[in-house]
Amino acid sequence: MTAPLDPDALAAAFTEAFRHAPEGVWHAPGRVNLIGEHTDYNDGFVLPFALAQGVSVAAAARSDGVLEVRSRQAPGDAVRAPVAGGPITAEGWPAEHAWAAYPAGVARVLAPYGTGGASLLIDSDLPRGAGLSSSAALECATALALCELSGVHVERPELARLAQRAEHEHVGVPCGLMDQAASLLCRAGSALMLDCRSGLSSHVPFAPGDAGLTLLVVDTRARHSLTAGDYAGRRAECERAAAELGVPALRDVKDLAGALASLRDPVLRRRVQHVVTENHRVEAATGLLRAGAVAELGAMLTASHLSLRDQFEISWPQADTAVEAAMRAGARGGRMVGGGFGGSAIVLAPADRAGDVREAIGAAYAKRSWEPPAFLEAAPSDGARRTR
Ligand code: GAF
Repeated sequence: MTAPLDPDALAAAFTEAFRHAPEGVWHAPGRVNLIGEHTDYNDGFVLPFALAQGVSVAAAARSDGVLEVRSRQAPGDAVRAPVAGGPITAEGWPAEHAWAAYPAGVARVLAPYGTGGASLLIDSDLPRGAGLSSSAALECATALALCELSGVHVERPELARLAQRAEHEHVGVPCGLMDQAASLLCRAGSALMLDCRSGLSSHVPFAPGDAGLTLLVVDTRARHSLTAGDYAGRRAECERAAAELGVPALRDVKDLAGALASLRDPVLRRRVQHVVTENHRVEAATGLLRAGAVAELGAMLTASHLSLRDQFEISWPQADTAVEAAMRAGARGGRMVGGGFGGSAIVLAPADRAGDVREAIGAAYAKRSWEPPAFLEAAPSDGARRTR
């Protein structure tokens, strides 16, 4: 069987679907966030790395100002949308075309920069709703393809902001910058320390294998959707807390005890507690990685998980169970990743305990009659690029 994202196979499928060859194939990865959850839209810090898995787009320019998208994961009719136009969210797209709002939104945001219409065939080996950022991968692969087809050059940090804007304006999700930045800026063997206020980033070496460790991604099988409302709700609470505290964003809270004492709403106190401490954990984790103390990262991961569970209140039973079972089986640490309410968890374990950890998580799931989890050994990989 051909690998799902073999660029030659995707180009051949494009030729069959559109009756002419594509001009190229572009790939953008999904991401795992090592640490720094729900800090990005609070102007804080994040530390993601890119996965080997992602979204590929075979593409050719069109002269009629239309974006025509087909997906190997959504066989059926092509979705067509003019690249010029207002917010897609206001256009009453049929629900079965929801996935196509991501590439169409990117085309609309980039059109003023000089990109035009295109035919796209999309393929993905990222599970959707698994919290591994398949949406941003789709946006970023599309953005690179459209820019290159039209000879438009946008620096990658700016392109990440534009892809984020497409998601805000055309999909209706008020996401932060992390996922798009990770997909476009990450490098193999490193995590990306990103300051989401300045947009400045640096590559921090992260090679768990060299330290005798495995970073396991656990697809908990509980699905999530950022459009479901809870994500936007958490963001709104953080903004309300910042306004009550009189700071531009929660990143600016320097005196946590003072801030907690001045907030009357216990829910806002919990949200602030998470965001402020999570920013410190990102900085500490970055320091540990730079010092080569990879195993020590485990305690940070678990502290992050407990904060997301108890203060930010976005973890879910399968993630809690996976982390607890992994720790009992000898993992160094673990936590839920992504927006929350479903998706994936990560576990950092000594390589020689990884089998025990998988077994322990599987057994804990079986005891509760949950659909078995899926595992992926994550290798920090390169960001978006042309593959053909
Ligand atoms: C989702 C969002 F898209 C990100 O911007 C980020 O807020 C994350 O949830 C939580 O850290 O992936």
